[in-house]
Amino acid sequence: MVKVLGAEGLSIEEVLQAYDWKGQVEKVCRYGAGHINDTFEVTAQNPQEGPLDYILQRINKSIFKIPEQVMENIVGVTDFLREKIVERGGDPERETLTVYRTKNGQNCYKDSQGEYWRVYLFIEDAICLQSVEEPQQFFESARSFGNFMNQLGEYPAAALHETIPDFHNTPVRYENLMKAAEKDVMGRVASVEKELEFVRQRKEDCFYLVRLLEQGKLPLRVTHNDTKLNNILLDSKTQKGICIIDLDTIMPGLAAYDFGDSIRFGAATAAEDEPDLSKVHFDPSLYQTYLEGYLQGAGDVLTRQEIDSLPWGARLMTLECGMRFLTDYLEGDHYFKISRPGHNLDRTRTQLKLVWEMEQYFK
Ligand code: ADP
Ligand code: GN1
Ligand code: MG
Repeated sequence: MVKVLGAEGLSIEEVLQAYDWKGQVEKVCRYGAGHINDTFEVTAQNPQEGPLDYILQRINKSIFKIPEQVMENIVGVTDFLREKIVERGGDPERETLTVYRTKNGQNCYKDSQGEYWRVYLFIEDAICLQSVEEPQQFFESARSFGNFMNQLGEYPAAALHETIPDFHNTPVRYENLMKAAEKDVMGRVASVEKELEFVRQRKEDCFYLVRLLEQGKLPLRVTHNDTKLNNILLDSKTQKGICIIDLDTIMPGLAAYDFGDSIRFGAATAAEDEPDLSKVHFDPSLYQTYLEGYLQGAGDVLTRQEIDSLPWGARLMTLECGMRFLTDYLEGDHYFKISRPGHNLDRTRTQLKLVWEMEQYFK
């Protein structure tokens, strides 16, 4: 009998049948702190090798409308990285995600309810941080994210599908928020007037990076686009970055997006959803630590203008994320997973406070 935790209403049994787990599956347990997909750890017992772990994920198809395209991107990028890892004598099963195939050789499984599932090898002896414990960890994550972009410099960007259109188009995010406020389907606008006004005052800022891109002053690169600290695994012994995960949003983008999103989440003194705002501050010292690591990891590919755009990346990714949380709050919390009423509003407020502090710092 398989022990299944946190998978009510999902076709776990059917999905388990679709894969060869190389042993008897004993446990399927909800896992991790992602806001988007449903993630489970699957443990199978192999008579010779002992327990084997896998990551099983149900892809959120209301967000990723064409899951097959998400998988094509991931397989393409991880195959590309795997070759590089092998060339330099690394361990490809640890240093990039390995998509585990179904019994039919597919890179994901579509169940009878139309839900899409995928399996990755579980990367063992690694830690996934929800906040920076030691500055060195942030430095290492920065080096890895910088290096990730550097390595993907040779990846054929035109081969990538745009898995979420306008993902980091900040002016579009602004417009979406204003539309949500106008519709006010949940009747929540009155309680967020202050937050909306804060955003309205920054309408012009939203255009800063997209304009530089339009003017050809910043190059498009292959970027990860969701570079928060819990989307990288660090080696539990050495604390070095080993594997960048959550590759659903790999798309052409700006270096400032990747840099900025890491700062938004990691260079803060409190969690993204901390309800007590007095605990939430932007930490300039962690910012500098990350900057140093990122520049080191990216090597010499970044142009002067790109380097100059990085502080704007931090401000705008934080503002954009605040706008996205607020939009979701106004629309009834259908995008980001929540675990309490007002969760997205708490998240909004931390982001806006960080924006304000960043503005003072980058003046
Ligand atoms: P989401 O898109 O919902 O954020 P992620 O792909 O980031 O989903 O996965 C959620 C969490 O699962 C990660 O933060 C990490 O803790 C864990 N995780 C994901 N893939 C692996 C893996 N291959 N090995 C070990 N842990 C993983
Ligand atoms: C989501 O999937 P996850 O939890 O790593 C979101 C990011 C946000 C982040 C905020 C596909 O990231 O864009 O910045 O939450 N991912 C998607 O924590 O929307
Ligand atoms: Mg994630």
